[in-house]
Amino acid sequence: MDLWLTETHPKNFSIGFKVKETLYSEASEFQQVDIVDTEFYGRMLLLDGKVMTTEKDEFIYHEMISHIPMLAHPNPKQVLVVGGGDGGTVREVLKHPSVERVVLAEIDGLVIDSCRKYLPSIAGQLGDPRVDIQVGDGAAFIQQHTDHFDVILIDSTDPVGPGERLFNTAFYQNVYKALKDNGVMAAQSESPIAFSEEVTHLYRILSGVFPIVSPYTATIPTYPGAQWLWMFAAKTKGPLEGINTEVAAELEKTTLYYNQQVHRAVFALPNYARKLLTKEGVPC
Ligand code: AG3
Repeated sequence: MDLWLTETHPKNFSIGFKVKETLYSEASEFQQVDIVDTEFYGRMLLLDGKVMTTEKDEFIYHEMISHIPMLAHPNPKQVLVVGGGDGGTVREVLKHPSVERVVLAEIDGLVIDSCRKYLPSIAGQLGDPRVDIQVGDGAAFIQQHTDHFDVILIDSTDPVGPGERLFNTAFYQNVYKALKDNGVMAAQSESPIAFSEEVTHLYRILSGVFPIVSPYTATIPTYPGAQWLWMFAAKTKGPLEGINTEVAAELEKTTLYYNQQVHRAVFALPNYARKLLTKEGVPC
């Protein structure tokens, strides 16, 4: 019997995967957590039926959300990842030699535990001594910190369910406050084609808080819309000013997506995406 898993999108389309086996399926206090083995993309994590990460293409998302902002900071030591319970972002952050401590503020302990068990290639570095796992509300955690972090990465779900609290002005004002003066941040920012309103909304929020906001793009085959965005934001310096080229050159020997040419290219946005970032925010 052929078993197919489909992620349905509110705009009436879906993405499908042929399933080999369901490995884990539990409802947590916050959401439905599933880990499924699929024919083409390998094992994948789903939260409330939405694809969060797959073994085959996770490198794209995790390298983009981490290396672009991390390399824009001259010496990132204290890093905070909000969400990201699968551990993929933490794994990439730890590749930067200056890092002393990475806090993972994930609301759902079940996500962390299930990924450690069933997605070791993604979650495998969560036991590193530099990692400090804080299970709880990332928004509340950030509020308790001032002038503390060099880099903050928002590795959230879509702006529904537990992820919703990470898409508002008060949250980003607290992110600003929690960053040091030369601090930088990046947030996963949805798809300009499938989540156009959300992109415009988040860009407006960030632009109201940070003097520098630069969206960048890559393609994620397993997410709705495929073309994806992240937003880099900083207090003092643009994302391409003073890239740490020594660390970048070392990193790109082993990364699967990141290299220094890609780094310069990802800030070039297609016109339909640029239009979402104007005052009117026109979707195509
Ligand atoms: N964060 C989820 C991105 C949103 C995907 N949306 C969707 N499938 N509807 C990814 C977490 C990876 N660490």
